[in-house]
Amino acid sequence: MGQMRIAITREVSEAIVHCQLTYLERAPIDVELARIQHENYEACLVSLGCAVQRLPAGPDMPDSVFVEDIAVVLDEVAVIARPGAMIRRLEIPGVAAALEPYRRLLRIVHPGTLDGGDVIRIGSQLFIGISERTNRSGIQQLQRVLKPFGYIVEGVNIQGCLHLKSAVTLVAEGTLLVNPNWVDSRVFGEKRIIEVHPSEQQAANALWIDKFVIYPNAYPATQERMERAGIQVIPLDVSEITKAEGGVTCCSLILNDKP
Ligand code: CIR
Repeated sequence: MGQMRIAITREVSEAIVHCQLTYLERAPIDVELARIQHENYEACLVSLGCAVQRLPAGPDMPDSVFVEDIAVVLDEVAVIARPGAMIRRLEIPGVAAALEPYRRLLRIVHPGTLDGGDVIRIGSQLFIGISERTNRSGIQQLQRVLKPFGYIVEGVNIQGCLHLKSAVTLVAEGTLLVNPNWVDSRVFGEKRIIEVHPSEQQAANALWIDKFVIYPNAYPATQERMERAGIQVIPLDVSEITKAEGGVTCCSLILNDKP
């Protein structure tokens, strides 16, 4: 059998209305609509060749849908994170069990905290947002456990947003979608930069898979900038997920079953 691409996702908890919020005001979330939008997101992953593995969630996990924060999955190994928001640590066992068949697991431990949403890999470089959720010890631990695999781990300052991936994501080989108010993209070296449209501050979180970018339909001006740069965007309505301060990268962990 050939290689298969797995997307681990997790059910929208009925408790999502009580999700963690840091920079956003609470707005009413329609749970049914959130679930429909999440199913559409999963269908989109399937259309791009992923086998979706959806984990169940309980009422004790308001932020369950944001699986990305719970692990950093690399070809060689998966590092189980230790979310900065204590309530989110309840999400760890389910995600770790789902990853176990595919990767050797390493872990971030006390006093380190790390959210997967703060981690961007560019080749063998890992950039980690120094954020509300990720501390120096978390970054140092990641550095230490990944050194044997040849990864270079570097902290990046961010301001005004929850995670590094709220401020910047990769949208094509060597191309970054950036909100310049939240991160200084020079730290990533020589890259092609697409800036979010100034009227769309939340617009830097995009999910790049092969030749496509899954992207919220709420940011048409930034979408146009990407399209002008030759990027094929698949717009999705993720309004309810956005109210929970999550983006499109947050809702999946994507990995090859046989790296
Ligand atoms: C939280 O505050 O933890 C969730 N409400 C949102 C997490 C979004 N995750 C991400 O950007 N990777």
